[in-house]
Amino acid sequence: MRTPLIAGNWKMNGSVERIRAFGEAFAKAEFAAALDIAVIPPFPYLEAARHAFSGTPLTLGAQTLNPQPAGAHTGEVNAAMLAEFGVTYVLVGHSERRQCYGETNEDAYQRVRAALDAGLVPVLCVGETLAERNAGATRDVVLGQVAAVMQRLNADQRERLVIAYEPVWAIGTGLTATPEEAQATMGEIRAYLVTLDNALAETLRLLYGGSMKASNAAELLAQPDIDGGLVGGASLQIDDFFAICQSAG
Ligand code: G2H
Repeated sequence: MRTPLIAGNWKMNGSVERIRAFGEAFAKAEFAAALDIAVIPPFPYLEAARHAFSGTPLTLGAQTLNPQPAGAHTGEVNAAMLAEFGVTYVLVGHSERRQCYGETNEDAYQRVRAALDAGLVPVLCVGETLAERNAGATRDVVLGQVAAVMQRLNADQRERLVIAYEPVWAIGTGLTATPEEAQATMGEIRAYLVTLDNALAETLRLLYGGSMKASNAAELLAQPDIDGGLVGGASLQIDDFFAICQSAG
């Protein structure tokens, strides 16, 4: 059985006050079943979050990393720094990074390697644009993004990944893939993993992302190949995020 993971990607939102409020709200949280929860705030809030989330079920994630070990990279943060701040998960290849900052599949691979080498869990984000979906290219695009990283990892490295399927047309738009649409593509990802290794396909967690909210989380999470959610907008409100976590746990 795969333990569900609900990860809240705050993007460029949040405050120290919101971090504290989440820590207090989740301090006594109990869920019916095993559940992993991560909050992924902007870098400056990691230290406050580490303290505020201590003793709660909340773990920490980061939104990106620079794959270089150190040096003259003004404005960048490396994997070792994230590990030092108690980060467990790090997003790699989010569509906003691919679209706004030109990150490629090669960049995603380099970031995944750096994250793994530092003991972090990379959450590799993949997904097709609306034009790609309309052109019937969803499977090729998504499996291409997955394979570009997975093919270059060894068995030990592969099993430490999480993959998030986020159809780009559903991100922050209020449009959600139907549970059937999400399952169709995520089933293709699972089938690709089977071609690499049966045990890997059984254990690797696949998250759905793209306008997941309290009202649609349960039916998405009920799909056989959806093992959790990467939640953006709805992860900023305690009640909404808590309700999504309850849907998973
Ligand atoms: C997709 C998601 C979180 P939202 O980017 O990564 O955001 O839930 O706002 O669509």
